Amino acid sequence: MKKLFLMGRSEAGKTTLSQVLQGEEIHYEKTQVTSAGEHFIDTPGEYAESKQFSVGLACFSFEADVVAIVQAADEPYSLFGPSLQSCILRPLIGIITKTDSPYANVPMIRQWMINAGCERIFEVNNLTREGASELLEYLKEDLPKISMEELKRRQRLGLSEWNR
Ligand SMILES: Nc1nc2c(ncn2[C@@H]2O[C@H](COP(=O)(O)OP(=O)(O)O)[C@@H](O)[C@H]2O)c(=O)[nH]1
Ligand SMILES: [Mg+2]
Repeated sequence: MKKLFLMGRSEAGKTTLSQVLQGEEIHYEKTQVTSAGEHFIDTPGEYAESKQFSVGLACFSFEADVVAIVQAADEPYSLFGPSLQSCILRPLIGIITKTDSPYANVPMIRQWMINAGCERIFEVNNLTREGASELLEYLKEDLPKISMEELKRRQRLGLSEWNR
């Protein structure tokens, strides 16, 4: 199973999503520090919201197999700029939460995620758990293992390590 790194603003639904993906009951818990479990790394929203703390995101992302931007469907602006993927050495995916919000604008969030370079985008309603199974299906597959020689060959060609 791929280890998932969750980053996004406070209240985006990261902690609830990690509870949903682990089959737990949903309970509110303020994320005070980065919490690294076996399959998930949950981060405080403040890390994504501040230039100083965002360094913490960069450090912890190296512990994961895949990095996810988590954005609620009703967020008014994006914290993540275009081409974000180019400075992350992991596959980047987007997860849109709160698709049930009356203010949801899923196409706009999708466009931000495409601009950031997300290779996959998932939509999840944490309250009904709708969409969680597609994400779990994606996470179930391990990333392909490659040799050091293959890694160097890909780096010379400017290819990513994980794409076949
Ligand atoms: N309506 C709705 N509320 C959600 C959803 N996901 C999370 N929430 C609520 O949003 C609030 C913040 O969620 P939380 O997971 O703590 O956000 P975090 O700061 O990103 O970890 C909580 O009150 C959750 O119950 C969702 O998909 N739909
Ligand atoms: Mg949290």
